[in-house]
Amino acid sequence: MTKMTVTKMRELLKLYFITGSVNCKKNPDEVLEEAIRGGITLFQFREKGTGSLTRASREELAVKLMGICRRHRIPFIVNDDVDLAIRLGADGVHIGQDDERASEVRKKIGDKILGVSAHTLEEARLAIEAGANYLGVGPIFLTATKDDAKKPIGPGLVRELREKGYDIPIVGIGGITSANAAEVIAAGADGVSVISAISQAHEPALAASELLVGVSRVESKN
Ligand code: TZP
Ligand code: MG
Repeated sequence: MTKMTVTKMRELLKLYFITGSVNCKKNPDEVLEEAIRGGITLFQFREKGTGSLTRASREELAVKLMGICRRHRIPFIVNDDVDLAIRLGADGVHIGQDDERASEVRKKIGDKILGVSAHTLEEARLAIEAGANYLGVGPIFLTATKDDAKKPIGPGLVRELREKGYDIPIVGIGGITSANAAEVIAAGADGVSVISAISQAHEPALAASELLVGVSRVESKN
């Protein structure tokens, strides 16, 4: 993948769908197809938590979902597993604060997209310094999806980063729905990332399109 521009990154973050098999009510490939039909702009493979697939079956699912993304020209990001991302030729990697250091990951993945989760201003600053293409800021609201999620921080950190002049692409995460997405954008985020709002929906395509309405309700401050 050629080096990601800031403008393109902002566009891709508009509606960022994250999922793994344990998050879905039906087959993850069906959910992803429907989510794409509903207008998602970026996808992250996050096979994590109790009952998640391991080894060959995990990699098989990753290959399948990446194939779907490729067919629809949706960039495919891998959560945590840098080696898997490199092996598959994924478009990028997303890491948290407990994963490999962002600067090390940047060295390994070259120009691939690097996303880093940030919960504080200092974490955000360090991620930018290490060469992140975007920040995942959160959890913004209460989430039932991540067992070890930190305390919700609300949209305040996104706002603070913008007020302090940080113009890195930002996506909000955690407890985001079509009802509160606009609040996250109004604070200065370029987009929202969701798991359950799409993966648990009876109609993932409809859920995605409703989220897009929420996101588009507010003109971003960027
Ligand atoms: N990181 C912070 S909150 C979260 C992750 C992966 C879970 C988001 O899931 P949901 O269902 O959109 O609240
Ligand atoms: Mg992680």
